[in-house]
This record gives sequence, structure tokens and C-alpha cells, in this order.
Amino acid sequence: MIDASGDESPVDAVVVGAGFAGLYMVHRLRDHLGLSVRGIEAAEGVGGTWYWNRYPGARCDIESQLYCYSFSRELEQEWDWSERFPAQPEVLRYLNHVAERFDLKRSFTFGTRVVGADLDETSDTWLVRTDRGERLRARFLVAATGNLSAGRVPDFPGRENFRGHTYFTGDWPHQPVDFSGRRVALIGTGSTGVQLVPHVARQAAALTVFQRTPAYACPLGNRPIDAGTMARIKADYPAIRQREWDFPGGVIFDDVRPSALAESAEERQRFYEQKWQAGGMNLWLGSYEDILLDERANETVAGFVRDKIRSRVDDPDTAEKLTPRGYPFGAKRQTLEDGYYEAFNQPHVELVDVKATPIECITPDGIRTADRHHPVDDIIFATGFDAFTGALYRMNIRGRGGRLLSDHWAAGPRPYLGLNTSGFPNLFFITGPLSPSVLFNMPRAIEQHCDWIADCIAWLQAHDYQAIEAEPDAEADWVDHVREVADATLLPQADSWYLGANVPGKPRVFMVYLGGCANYKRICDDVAADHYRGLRLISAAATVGGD
Ligand code: NA7
Repeated sequence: MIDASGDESPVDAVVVGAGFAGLYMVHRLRDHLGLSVRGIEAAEGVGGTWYWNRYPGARCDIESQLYCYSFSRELEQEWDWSERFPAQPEVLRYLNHVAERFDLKRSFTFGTRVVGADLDETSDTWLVRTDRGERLRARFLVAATGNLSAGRVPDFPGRENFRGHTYFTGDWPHQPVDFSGRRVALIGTGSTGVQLVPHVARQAAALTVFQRTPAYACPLGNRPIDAGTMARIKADYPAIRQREWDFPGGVIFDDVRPSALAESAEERQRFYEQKWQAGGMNLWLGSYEDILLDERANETVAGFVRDKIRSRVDDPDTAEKLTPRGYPFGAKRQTLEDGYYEAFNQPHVELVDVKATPIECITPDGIRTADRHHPVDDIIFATGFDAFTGALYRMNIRGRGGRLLSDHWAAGPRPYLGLNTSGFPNLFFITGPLSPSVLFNMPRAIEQHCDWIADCIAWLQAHDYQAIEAEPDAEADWVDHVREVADATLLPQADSWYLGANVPGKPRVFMVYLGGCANYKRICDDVAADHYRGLRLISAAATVGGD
């Protein structure tokens, strides 16, 4: 498996990705541990998801004072956020600022992809190959590749024959796209499609939205942050950072109540209205705890959102098509909107329900559904990602016995704590599958993982171990635990990307640990304190000549 020819650059660690995760991981390993570190990044700059997703309306839907690093008090104090929910250009500017402030760019090779990583079992080192022909030999390999970075455009027949322009939201042009005077098709109504619709509707001559599953979209409630508010946030940062851990997803809410069913219908309605007006994730994660646990409780909030949708959409047929049914509120990633429903009240915006009239093919000048042809000039695919595992599998990582990671995880991902998997020593995943990841405020989830990984590497070095690797039993127990926790909620009941349901053929496994971020951190810390319980520690002597 390992090609012995060619030059190899030795480094202590290779970190793949220069988003929130890769930047902080390089900082920790290089600047705190003094390791030689090489970052590899496919994009021409830092930013990860915020580099690629430049579509109109792209915006973070977690509050800016939460969606940022906490590791540096100075960084917190010198950066001003301009809006409650920062738009893509602002998050990208922030990450560039971080990269420059901590001098991180010099450790990365940009415009380069990892195309292979093979374990050399004689020394438990990784041979990493890039599409530029470079070969790196590293003791540690860290995948900071992001959970929503492997874009996915479904294989609609005839796509290649389309004569107009096509766009994928996760790889948007760097120059603004002008849709003025054009007939535009938009496929997909997840978080991305819902953000895009009002923006494209403002420009296009005609917009046809192809919807498969209606979203329970709630108001974003964005607003500018003035100087006084920013000063208060800065003064509050220490308290904010502590409070984050009191909430399972790391997002702070006022007045979260235990049970929707324990309150009267009038009080529930009042409380839902208050949460609806508060915007962001308030209705989803900040209202009643049992709405994601109990079907009857869920139905109370689902009904509330359905009524809201009907009240905002003029045409009853369109309102009905936009109304979600058949899956619980909040079981798919909450979509947040700003003018989404009102966009459908404009005469040039049309909604096509592709469950009723499926897309049959793309023609040279439009999209053919079961009932008719929709002539369009441009098609926007807002069709999502091969989440969690897509970017990992694209790297062709081979562990013990030359086994591909995708084969080891053929029945679903199985990393212990989401951090490391058996047969792949010294390979770490940052916010990978089976960790709280996308249901924990990402920057905080990333910091927790990077700190754990850096501490683990420091400990291995201090104790003269050369490798660490999950035990198969611990891995199997963790898989069971993650499933049991998820099954106690309503989240596995929807066809979501949390479950891999959006990718045909992908094993249906709930890939997020729902035990709460503080609880999860405690488990990780206990494992470390207990000499990395559940992980095998490998000394240099054990691997000489093979293990
Ligand atoms: P999502 O949330 O995966 O949304 C993708 C959308 O595309 C969703 O509405 C899908 O419908 C739709 N889709 C996917 N395949 C098809 C086909 N074959 N035909 C019609 N429609 C299709 O991705 P986003 O980019 O919106 O958001 C990703 C995350 O980024 C988001 O959750 C935030 O965390 C940030 P479906 O619902 O599967 O029926």
C-alpha cells in the first residue's frame, strides 16, 4: 500500500482543513506544544465553510458572540461584531483576522487536497499524499475537514445538457452573481435554500422553487449590534462563556421550561409567540424541553408553526404546500428565515412540490417535472451535503491492514467519543460523527475537541507513547450509547442529514451525540484522566517491526 519512492517531508502533525477547527488545531499544536505542523487546505484561503458558501443571504444563524472563539481574551476584546447573526463575509473576515493575528497562514498549504493517507504500521506514522504530488510523513493526522464540506448535487438525468448557468451553493462564485431579468430555478429548501429565496426573488424575473420537504422555518430576528451593545457583550464575555455550558447545545436562552404538556394551551401559545418573536433557535432549543422528546408536546409547537406559515402566505394552495407534515418540528436542522414565506406572495415566485410532481430530468433549457416543463435560464442547487463522513472518505484514509475508513464504517461511523476509531492510530476527528458536533455551537465544540486532542498528544509525548487507538469494545459501546440517547428523542424520526437520509445508499445512523455538551465534555475529560480509558496506548517498542 505504501509507495516508498519519492521525497517525504517529515512533520509531527498534519491538519487537514483551515476552517474554525483547522486554524485552532494548528495554533494549539504549533504554538502551545511546539510541534512541527503542516496544514493542508483545498481552498485558496482560510475559512472552511465560510470560504465556500458565498451565496446571497449566507449568514450564520447562531448569535455572533457565541459563534466565535473563546480561547483568547484579547481576541474577544478586539473584535467587534456588527450584527446579531453575522453574514458570511463578516465571519470570513473574522477568520482571516484570527489567522493573521496568530500567524497561522504560514503553516498551511492552500489550494491543495489530501488524496490519500496510509498508515505505516511499522512506525505508526501516516503517509499523507496531496493532489500536488507532495508526500508528508506525520506522527499525527487530524481531520479538521468539517461536517458540511462535501457538497452534494443529486444526479438528475440530463444535468450535463443544461445550456444555462448552474450554481451549487456550497461552491459559489467569488464575484456577485446578477440574476436580474433571468428565470431562475432553485432546488432545495433547507437552511440554505430558505436563506436564498428572498434574495433571488428580489432580482430575478421569475423564480421557481423546487421543494421536496417543507421546512418548519422560524424567524431569524437579525438586527445590528450598536457600540453600546458590543461594549456590554465584551464586558460580559467571561459570564457568557460560563453560561454556554449550562445549555445542551451551548446556545444561551432565557426561560427554558421543562414541559409543554404541563402548561395550559393559552400559556403555551403565549410562550411560543414570545419565543417566535425572540428569533434564532429560541423556539427550537429554547422553549420547552419535551418538544423534542414527546410526540404530543411536539405537536403543540408544530401546530403553532403551521398556523404561522398559513398566516403569512396569501395563496391557500401555496400555503398548504409550504406546510410541513409527517415529521416532528425540530427533528431536521432548524431553518431560520427572513422574508422567506412572504417571497411566495409575489407573482413571479412559484413553488413546485417535487413529492407530488417529481423532477424527471433537466433539459437543455429547463426542468421537467412529472406534470410539465419549467423553462429556466439558471439553476441553483441548494441540495446540501454528504454530511459528517463525505469529506473524510474523500481522503482515502487507510489504517491497519490497508483497510479503508469507509470500509471500517460501512455500517455507519463508529469513532469512540467521535474522536478516534480502532485500526486508525493517531488519527483524530475534530467534531466528527458521534460527537455533539453540529448540535453543539461549532466554535465551542471545536475548541473542546482541539484542546482534548492537544492534551492527549502532549500526554503521549510526556509518557513516551507513540500512538493511541480506540479499543474495538469501547468503540462499539459508544456507538450503542449514541444510538440509545438519540432514540430517546424524536430526532431520528425525520429523514435528515443527521441520519444520512439525504444521501441514497448511506447507512441510516444518527450521527450526532445528543447527551449535551457539558456531559460530553465530562466524559471526554474522565477518559483522559483515567489514562485514556477505552483507548490503547502503544509504546515505541510495540511497533518496531510491526505490532
Ligand atoms: P440541507 O439542509 O441538506 O437541504 C438540502 C435541501 O435540498 C433539502 O430541502 C432537500 O430536501 C433538498 N434536496 C436534496 N436532494 C434533493 C433531490 N434529489 N430533489 C429535490 N430536493 C432535494 O442543506 P443546506 O445546504 O440547506 O443546509 C446545510 C446546513 O448548513 C444547515 O443545516 C446548517 O447547519 C448550515 P429534503 O429535505 O432532503 O427532502
